[in-house]
Amino acid sequence: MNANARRIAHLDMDAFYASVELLRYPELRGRAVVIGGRSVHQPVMRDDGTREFSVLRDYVGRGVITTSTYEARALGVFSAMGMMKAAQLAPDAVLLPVDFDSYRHYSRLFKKAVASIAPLVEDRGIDEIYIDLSEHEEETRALATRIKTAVNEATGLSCSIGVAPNKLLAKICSDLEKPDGLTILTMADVPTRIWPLPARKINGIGPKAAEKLTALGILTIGDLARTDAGVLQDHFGRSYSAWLGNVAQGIDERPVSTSSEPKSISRETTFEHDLHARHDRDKLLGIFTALCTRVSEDLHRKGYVGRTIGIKLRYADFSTVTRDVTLPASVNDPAAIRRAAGECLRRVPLEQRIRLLGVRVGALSKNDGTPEREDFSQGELGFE
Ligand code: TTP
Ligand code: MG
Ligand code: MG
Repeated sequence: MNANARRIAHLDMDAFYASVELLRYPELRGRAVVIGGRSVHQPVMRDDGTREFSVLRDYVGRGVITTSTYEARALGVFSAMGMMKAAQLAPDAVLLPVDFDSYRHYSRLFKKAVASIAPLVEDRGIDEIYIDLSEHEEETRALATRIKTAVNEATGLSCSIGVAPNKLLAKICSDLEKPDGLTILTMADVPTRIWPLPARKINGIGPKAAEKLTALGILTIGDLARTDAGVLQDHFGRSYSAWLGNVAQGIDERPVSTSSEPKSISRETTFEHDLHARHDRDKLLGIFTALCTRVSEDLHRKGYVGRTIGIKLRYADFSTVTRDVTLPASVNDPAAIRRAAGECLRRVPLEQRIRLLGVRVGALSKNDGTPEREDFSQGELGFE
């Protein structure tokens, strides 16, 4: 790695929900366990103090598995598999109900433990984060090991870490030696470690794109790297094919964006049925006002005010328009947001039916505590 190379880590907890359950039920260690049951699958305490667990063979219903222990995965049982199907593969696997409160609790604990060592953290969901280690002096393996130990001491859980020059490669790496893995990669390792992997291992190549690539005979990331740019462009359009070309070479310049500094706060909603500006006016206005209120609540909760108010509309034909307006002073109250967003709405065409509506507040700054003055009133919108 040269001196300017970034060091980005991706940390992902191992079998997260299942591992949290094992903290509570240590007698299940080493067994195939799946998470995804309902409250009827809660273990019951017997008279002798041991617990009686539900097992998959008794399961009837249409539930799917949320996650499974590595012992269950060895039997072919994975996330998103139907429970009845899983029961055929692993009839003796223990079934436990989901308990999101516990998972959120442990999520907070592990993120806090990481931040105490390396504060530049991007939150990517309940069990994973990116960490920018570039500014740390410590040697990569020692530093990553220290983070793993801190997570384990704070939670009793194990995680896997990938460290690479960017987020794309770090994310792939954290998965290579799971569970309890630590994988460190440089750009020079891309041909040997990354190219043999299936193309869908790239975060951003979804099932549809993977299927299309397969049809073109492109199975691995290496196949993708060797494919002519013109061929990709013919099948995937200009911007996605350019992105494919870059990621196949392991190139990714996205910064780690720490959650403490959001660029904007927004809310949007896709309607169950497309709505018409005139015929569904009242309904649209109600939704529009509610979105403004929710954005305002988000701003209050997170302690921000913003100067740029924007809207987004997606029409029935999937074309999208945005409009925004920048105010003389920052706001966070629903009336001011609603008024500015209403102004934006007067500037968009409203002939077509609408499938999505969004409201955004940008140009954020920390709220300095200025009290709000304006009351909220509805109904000055330019839908005609
Ligand atoms: P993952 O990190 O994808 O999976 P995992 O932590 O269970 O296992 P691994 O060791 O491979 O990382 O997801 C984190 C949690 O998110 C997982 O414990 C349960 C939940 N989840 C779902 O609810 N549905 C899903 O389809 C997946 C994949 C995960
Ligand atoms: Mg995980
Ligand atoms: Mg994960």
